[in-house]
Amino acid sequence: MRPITKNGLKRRQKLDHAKESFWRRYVFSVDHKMIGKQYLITGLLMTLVGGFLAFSFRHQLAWPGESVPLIGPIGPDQYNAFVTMHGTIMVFWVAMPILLSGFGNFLLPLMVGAPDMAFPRLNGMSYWVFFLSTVVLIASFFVPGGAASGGWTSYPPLSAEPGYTGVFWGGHLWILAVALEFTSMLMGGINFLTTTISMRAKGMSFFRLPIFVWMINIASLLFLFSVGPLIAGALMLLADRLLGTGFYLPASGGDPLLFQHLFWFFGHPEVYVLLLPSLGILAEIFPVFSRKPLFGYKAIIYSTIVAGILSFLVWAHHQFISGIDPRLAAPFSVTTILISVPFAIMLFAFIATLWRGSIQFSTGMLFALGMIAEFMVGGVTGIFNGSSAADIYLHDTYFVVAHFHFTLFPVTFLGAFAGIYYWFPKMVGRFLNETWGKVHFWVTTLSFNVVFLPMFVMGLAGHQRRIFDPTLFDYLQKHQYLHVIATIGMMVMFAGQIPFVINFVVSLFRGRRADRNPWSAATLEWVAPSPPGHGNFDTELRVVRGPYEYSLPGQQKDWLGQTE
Ligand code: HEM
Ligand SMILES: [Cu+2]
Repeated sequence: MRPITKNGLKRRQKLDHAKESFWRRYVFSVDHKMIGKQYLITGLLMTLVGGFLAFSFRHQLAWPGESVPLIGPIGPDQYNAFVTMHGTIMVFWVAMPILLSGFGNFLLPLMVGAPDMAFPRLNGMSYWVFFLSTVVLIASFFVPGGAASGGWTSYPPLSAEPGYTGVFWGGHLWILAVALEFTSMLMGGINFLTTTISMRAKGMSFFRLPIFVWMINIASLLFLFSVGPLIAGALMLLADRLLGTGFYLPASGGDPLLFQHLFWFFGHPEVYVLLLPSLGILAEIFPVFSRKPLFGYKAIIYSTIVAGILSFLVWAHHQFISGIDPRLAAPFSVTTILISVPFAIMLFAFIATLWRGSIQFSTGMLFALGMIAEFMVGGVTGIFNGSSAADIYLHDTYFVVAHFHFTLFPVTFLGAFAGIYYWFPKMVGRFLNETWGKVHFWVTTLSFNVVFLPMFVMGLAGHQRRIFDPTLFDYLQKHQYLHVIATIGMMVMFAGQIPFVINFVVSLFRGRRADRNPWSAATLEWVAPSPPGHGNFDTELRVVRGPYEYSLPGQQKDWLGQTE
């Protein structure tokens, strides 16, 4: 397959235009913008599933044994399955498709000044393979034995021996679904990289690319480099389950630790695959709403590359008490704590961008600010987990659950909402309502803290995670009220999404109309019409400057677009 040329694309567009049916346009589309939207919508719909699972098991934690609305009381096996599927869905079917594939697909060609992705058909196939993976995953709830319940990390021997959990088909389907999802993401990654390398507009040198584009590419590379070992690991797991091999089963001479290494060699880079696109979204929003150039453009790029490399050297911080050689704990603690340095540099760069800017608190900006504020709590508590001495106590407690939700929730939802409020005018040519957007922001962010701050306290008090009924343990009784607070916080947070859903649907059809560049932003996507048509740009592009030229001295307006 060769990357498509400009002429080739024009020819294809003519053909497409002539006979473009409903199916071609909205369903089996090869247009990166439609594919981006498909990913975005699918990810948002999967949030309902992942969120409902969280609702069910949090209900159980606060009021054990009581009937959960819509599904009735849940039992211990179901609890395990729900926690497992919640984690799996939120990481692979919500965060990845929304942040990497959704925003990446919609924005990357526009930002580099390309008419489409390098491989549009591969791109369409990537979405439909993803869709298939979603169907397989959802189906796994309905097979005999129910869905996978060995945790989102799927550690053997629990996951390798179906007899231990009673989950037979659910486990196989889990592996199949994840494999399909990875295939889809790999196709997407190849497209991102090729498009960035070979389809940039005239004058768009690498150091004129918006940070978001850098982030999508680095994230794609991390995914490409890390996923191989896990695929090997998953195949061996499937063989243990189906063929009676014993890669992970001590009784047959295998070793369960092998899977942990393979999983986390992938797993830690994977969390950066989620984080980087979200940071990329912030890097686009901060300069626009503080009317200042992004501080430390190159420092951010180099820090990200350093963090990306380091992310391959930290994996065993998940295994401090798994029985690894104790001499390995110190080096992995060091690399883990070291990795906070590049992220601190990025954070300082963002704060320096805001410093003395003329800040406009649009909804997108509020979500972006909320994202770094909350993420900082997640990052700082990660240093506790990263120190092996502290982690021996903290491991597998609610402290860890609180820590990673303080990273992943802001990354996934606050970052995505920031991007949605900011780029919605480009995607559909209409604004989301800002007043309701602000209600959405405040309810979501404040209640998020009510859900997860109590978990730090519970964790420090020794409350383990993946506990079906905390009231069965005497030493946990005095913390039960914290479970109740967290669950009520979650209900408020979910209710807070109703204004968003209504706003989203109503604005699609009735929102205030947006012109090409409603926020006076400098990057290329704002040169295209809102929404962009076939081939994206209706003007010839010649990029002459970097992406963040705001408030330059001696200029009449306070910004210069990349082509001006
Ligand atoms: C919508 C709000 C959310 C709520 C109320 C929530 C709640 C929880 C709770 C209470 C647990 C621990 C359950 C236990 O150990 O028994 C958990 C586990 C987990 N959550 Fe969330 N969560 C939310 C969003 C997210 C997001 C956005 C992500 C990732 C992008 C995520 C990823 C995970 C993972 C990976 C686990 C671990 C699953 C396992 O132990 O196998 N969650 N969640
Ligand atoms: Cu890690």
